[in-house]
Amino acid sequence: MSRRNLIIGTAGHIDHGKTVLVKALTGKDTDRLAEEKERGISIDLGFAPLELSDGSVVGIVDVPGHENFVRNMMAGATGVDLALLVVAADDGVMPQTREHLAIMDFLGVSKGVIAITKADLVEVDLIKLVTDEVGELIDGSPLEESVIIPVSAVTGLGLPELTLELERAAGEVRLKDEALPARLPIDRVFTLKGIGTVVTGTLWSGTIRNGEHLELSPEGRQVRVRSLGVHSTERDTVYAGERVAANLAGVSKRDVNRGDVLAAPGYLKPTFMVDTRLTLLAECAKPLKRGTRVRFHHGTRELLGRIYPLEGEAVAPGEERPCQLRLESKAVCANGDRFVLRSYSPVTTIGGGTVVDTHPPKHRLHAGAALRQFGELETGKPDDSVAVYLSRATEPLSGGDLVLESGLAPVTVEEGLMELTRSGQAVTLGDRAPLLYISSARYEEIRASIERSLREFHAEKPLADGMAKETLKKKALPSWDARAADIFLDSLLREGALESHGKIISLPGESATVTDEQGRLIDEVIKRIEGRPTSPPTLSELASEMRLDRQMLSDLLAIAEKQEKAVRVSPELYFSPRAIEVTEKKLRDSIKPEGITVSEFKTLIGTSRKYALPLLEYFDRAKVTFRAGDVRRLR
Ligand SMILES: Nc1nc2c(ncn2[C@@H]2O[C@H](COP(=O)(O)OP(=O)(O)OP(=O)(O)O)[C@@H](O)[C@H]2O)c(=O)[nH]1
Ligand SMILES: [Mg+2]
Repeated sequence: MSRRNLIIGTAGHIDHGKTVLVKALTGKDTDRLAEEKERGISIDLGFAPLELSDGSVVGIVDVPGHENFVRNMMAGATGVDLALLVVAADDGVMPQTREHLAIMDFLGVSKGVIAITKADLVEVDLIKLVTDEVGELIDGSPLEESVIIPVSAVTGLGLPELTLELERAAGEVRLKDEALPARLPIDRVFTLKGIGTVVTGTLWSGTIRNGEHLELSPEGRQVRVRSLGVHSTERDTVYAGERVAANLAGVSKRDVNRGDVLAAPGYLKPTFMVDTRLTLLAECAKPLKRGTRVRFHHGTRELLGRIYPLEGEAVAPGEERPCQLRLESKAVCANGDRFVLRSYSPVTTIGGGTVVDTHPPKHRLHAGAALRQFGELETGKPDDSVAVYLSRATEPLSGGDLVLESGLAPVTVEEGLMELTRSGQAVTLGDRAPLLYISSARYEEIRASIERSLREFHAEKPLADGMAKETLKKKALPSWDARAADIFLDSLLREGALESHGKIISLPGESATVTDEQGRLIDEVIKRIEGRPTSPPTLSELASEMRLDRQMLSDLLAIAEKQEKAVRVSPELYFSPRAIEVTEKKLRDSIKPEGITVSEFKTLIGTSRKYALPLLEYFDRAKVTFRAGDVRRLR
């Protein structure tokens, strides 16, 4: 059987018969709180399963109509696919009829069915009048095409037609995406005796399997799903569009609140700022000025924040503008999410819109670049969007990093990266997962800066072969992730832009060059060293004998060592390779199983302690000998 998992949400003014209608359709009374019973109104969200004629079960979310509980209403409306707008025949269109309709519109609910309730209470003429009034109300709204059906929960009038129409409309709803990573904005938290913490919500995307580990955001805590249910039935797997109850291991009720989000790890990075396309309701009393404090309703959460238009000082009523929202706590947003905006005080719905950028930089007034990037993100083309995040990155990013940074779907990021690398706008780095990506412009920029660093280095130290890789990384790629830096340098090496000799990196052809004069000096030094094979002159002695600068001498000996004309035994002492060879042979031939002391070794090769000790330490390092207490033994 094909599943059509979707959520129907009620909407409408207080007392217009939403809860009674849901009970007439499903048999379930969704007003469960004592206070709801006492006051005869809904306060919080109610949930009931509705079985369709094909056997599939959809979830109904019943919302309160009271103006004080619009906040709760939004937490329910946020996952709704199909609106069931209720207008009482004896009352007509009222303030929360309008407000709920606007909220559904901002939340992107584009399908609905409208019930004129309490039809048993009025004459047919009045039903006609209210139907016209509703027709006018929805004119030009996304629910414009909705069918309007008079019903009575008392007489049962219109209920079969309403059920049929809900079924038909349900068939037209664009279903939530099961292929995306899981995301469940939590709308209820409670503890069950002997079971533990249970959270409920509409699964916005993906699937969740029993036993799976998920992330509780924005806090970032890891939790394990211990059991799952949909409408009181236990399940191994739950799917996008279902009403889910999940028993979580590793959290107490205190640690979870309505508004938190349960999501696949590595999917959504909480954010303090979002760039949005915001529409201010035409009915708004005054323009929304830059810096105004507002209530940002997103998912099942309400956050406080301030609004900053990307251009201009204010958004006028009825206007649609790119705006940055700077929040006082973290939101858990994906690209394209809908939201509702309410004024701080008095609390009324003033607007809403779409999240275009989940992690924008803080924009200054009249930021041309910000508007350009906003435009790129709004084209909806994967490569345009991914290019924006790559252009902002200071170092190469993986696909996973880009998903977190952009709030885009993993497939979208993948598609964007493919297109950008194909067209040469991005460079792929590495040959093992995770591959890294960098914009071509940034790649060239960094290559140029590395080349500049090396050119300066070679000019300063013509006798050196190049820069130690670690030094180059610190200088040219400061604060980079170590792996990213290695992979980046590897890429330049492979390209031939750089050369490496062990851990030394140079520009191609720029390794140390030895002039004739330097060659002559090296020969002279070697002659002096060879002249006293087992007690060669130290660096300081050579410097004064030859009247050479110590640093220069040290550079010359480093070259000699590379040319295998000298062996470095200590920073002060170089021996000829021949002397080392002879000494090693003598040592191997005469060492006893119980080892050799420094003084025995000194006598053996006929030198002083000044040379004997560094030589033995050299043999230790060369893994010829090892030290055991006072003696050396052969390895
Ligand atoms: N005669 C008649 N009364 C109805 C009908 N539907 C609802 N009512 C009455 O209207 C009142 C309000 O109904 P509810 O279903 O609680 O209204 P609601 O829209 O859920 O109200 P809130 O959740 O508080 O916004 C109750 O007293 C119901 O008995 C109907 O079809 N006919
Ligand atoms: Mg109710």
